[in-house]
Amino acid sequence: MKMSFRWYGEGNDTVSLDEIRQIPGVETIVWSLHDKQAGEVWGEDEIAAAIATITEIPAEAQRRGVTKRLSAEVVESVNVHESIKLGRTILGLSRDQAIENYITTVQRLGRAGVRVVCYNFMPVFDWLRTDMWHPLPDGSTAMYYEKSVVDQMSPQRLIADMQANAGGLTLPGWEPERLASFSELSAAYEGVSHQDMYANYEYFLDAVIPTCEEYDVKLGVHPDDPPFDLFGWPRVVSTKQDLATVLSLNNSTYNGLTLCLGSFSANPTHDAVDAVETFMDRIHFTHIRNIKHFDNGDFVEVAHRAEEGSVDTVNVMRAFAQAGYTGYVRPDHGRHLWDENTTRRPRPGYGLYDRALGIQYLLGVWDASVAVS
Ligand code: DNO
Repeated sequence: MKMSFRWYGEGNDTVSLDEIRQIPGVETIVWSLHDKQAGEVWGEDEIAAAIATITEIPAEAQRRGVTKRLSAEVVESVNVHESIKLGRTILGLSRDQAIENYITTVQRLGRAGVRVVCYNFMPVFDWLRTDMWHPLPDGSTAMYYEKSVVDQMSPQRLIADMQANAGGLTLPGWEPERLASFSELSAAYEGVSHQDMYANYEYFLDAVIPTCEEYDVKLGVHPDDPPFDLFGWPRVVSTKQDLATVLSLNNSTYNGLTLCLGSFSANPTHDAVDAVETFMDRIHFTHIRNIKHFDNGDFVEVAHRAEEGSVDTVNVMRAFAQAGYTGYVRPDHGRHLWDENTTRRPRPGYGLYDRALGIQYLLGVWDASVAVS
């Protein structure tokens, strides 16, 4: 297992590489070119510059005796253009052109040493919460999903609220350019079935996977968050059966999962440990997050420790350890602690402290499991 940490890039993150380097066990930075729109080709120079920033140790740090290097082997995400999901031209780009651009980006990332690319296949928008800074009983805050709010609110209103609560930072998956086309996209998904989405998904995988094999870049799809249809749009990566279907669309191991356990477990009937055990060989990247369910369908993100919430993080790590898992893992969506909401103002879910604490817990379970097996 290779422990990793998501970082938004120079000038775009309130956590520094220096701080991440000091978290025991972290080997890899999970990065992206966050100013790229879905469908755009990533430039070779831009990729090289981003990787150099991560992997090289600045002269100032070298003078302090810093030698620990971080790798840049995981990208989250190269976003999939809506034309690919819809199987037709939209927002001025044809599906085949968007796929060609994706292939070029994968080739360039592979040549530059990237081994895993995360993406999602959600229509219109990415993850959704109703409160970014929900107070918890211990005085920290975390993201919250209030079912009745989503049930009653229009997507436009939710989008406006998400943006207003982001503290001025662009949320991943909520780029303003994407949201500007909301009405057009929303209309385009009318009448599109889950079957249509799977057909378009298969077309995409069949086109891209040969390049992934050639350049040794594994694709990992992130489950829908939350894992059910929203606003009538077809989500096709929600349930265990959906994950199995996606993997069967193309049998190459390069067609794999970014198993986000918090997203998957947001449906209380889902069993995270079972999913890990079932899909082990095709899980190239894992996001470990704990959430707590309430009877009314709400859920809140909590600390990584198993007993804090509904995700059995102990047996997840034990299953990985027993299988000798060699994929990448990162802690996901921590709480916001120790005044960091006022002192650092992190992106919701991406503060420093709870992710660092979470890593130590996850590695503790891993080490103990390895020691007794
Ligand atoms: C949010 C993230 C998602 C994730 C994408 C992957 O914090 O979990 O935005 O990165 O769905 O493509």
